[in-house]
Amino acid sequence: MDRPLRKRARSKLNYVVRLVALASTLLLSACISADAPMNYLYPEGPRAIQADRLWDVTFGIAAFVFIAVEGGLIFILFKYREGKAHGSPRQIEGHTKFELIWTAIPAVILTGIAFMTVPVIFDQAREPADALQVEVIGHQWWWEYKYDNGVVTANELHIPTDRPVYLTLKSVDVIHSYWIPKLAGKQDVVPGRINHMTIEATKPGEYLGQCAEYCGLSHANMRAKAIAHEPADFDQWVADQLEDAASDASVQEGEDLFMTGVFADGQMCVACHAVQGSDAAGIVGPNLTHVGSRTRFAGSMFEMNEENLKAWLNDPPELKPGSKMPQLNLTDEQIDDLTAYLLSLK
Ligand code: HEC
Ligand SMILES: [Cu+2]
Repeated sequence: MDRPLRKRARSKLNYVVRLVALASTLLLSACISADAPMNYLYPEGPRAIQADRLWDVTFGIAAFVFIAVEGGLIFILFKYREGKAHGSPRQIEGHTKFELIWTAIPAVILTGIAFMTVPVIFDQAREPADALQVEVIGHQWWWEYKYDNGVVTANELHIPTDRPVYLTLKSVDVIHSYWIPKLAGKQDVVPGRINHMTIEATKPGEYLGQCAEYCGLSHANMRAKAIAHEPADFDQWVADQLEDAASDASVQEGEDLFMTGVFADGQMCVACHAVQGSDAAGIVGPNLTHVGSRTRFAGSMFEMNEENLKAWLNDPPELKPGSKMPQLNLTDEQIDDLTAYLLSLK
């Protein structure tokens, strides 16, 4: 290579190195931030912490192996590169001692990792004795929750702190995956199959999650939120949820529309939605008995407020691509009345 050519090659290499450095800084900074709400590297529930400990050790070993192997490779590439005086190195194919060494070392490492990992897998798969039981049902594209105490809700999983919550996972349509990164690992939710997982939080607060198995058009909008309460607050939440829907005379128009209104293509709200304490018993969409008490709606995609609800009722598939709630050609007045009724369902 003559000089200018080599110079050009070097500046090209420089450019690539800088580009990779910049890209990884941008990419990795998102992962490292401790207050990113779905950062599983900063777990907050005992099960997520247990898994994270395993990950720390495995990652440490993997990083060591990576550096040793790649370092050796790069060292040998440079030492024996063409053009130096020493010719071909000695050929050692079939060297029994080396073969034994590089078979034994990985075997020992993997056995060690297996000894640490397998008991944790069994431990996490076991149903804890005093667990709260919740059925989690995946729908395109929202989560439904049915508690053993009778509560049925959607989008937000309320749990007590310091008590394991044993989830029974089912799907009504395609494969989803339930994942609240700070509380536990992920578990597939498969139609025709029943899977389980346990989650647990020690601190009250909100823990965000996301469907983690591509499930169609609005997969990215199939979010989840777990809300952990002190046990007494949780009991209060359960008691409130078990109450029938309470609406007052000021939202009567909305209630009538909801219960008896027939909209585009003969569609009725009650064909798809249930409201406990009324005749509405649809099961296609989220149970709306206490919809006004939720912080978000439509797979936790939107904040629960008047403006967003109105926009939703106006055209669900416009707001959430593919939404199984159809556009119902509601008038502005109907939307206002329905929104007032829905928000009253605390
Ligand atoms: C054909 C079935 C169907 C009909 C009819 C229907 N919905 Fe829905 N609705 C759904 C589905 C499915 C969802 C969940 C959409 C999602 O999150 O992707 C939903 C979501 C909602 C939500 C958000 C609830 C939450 O917690 O996420 C509200 C509020 C709602 N519908 C109100 C209504 C009202 C009011 C009517 C009547 C004017 C109505 N729906 C008619 C199927 C229906
Ligand atoms: Cu999904």
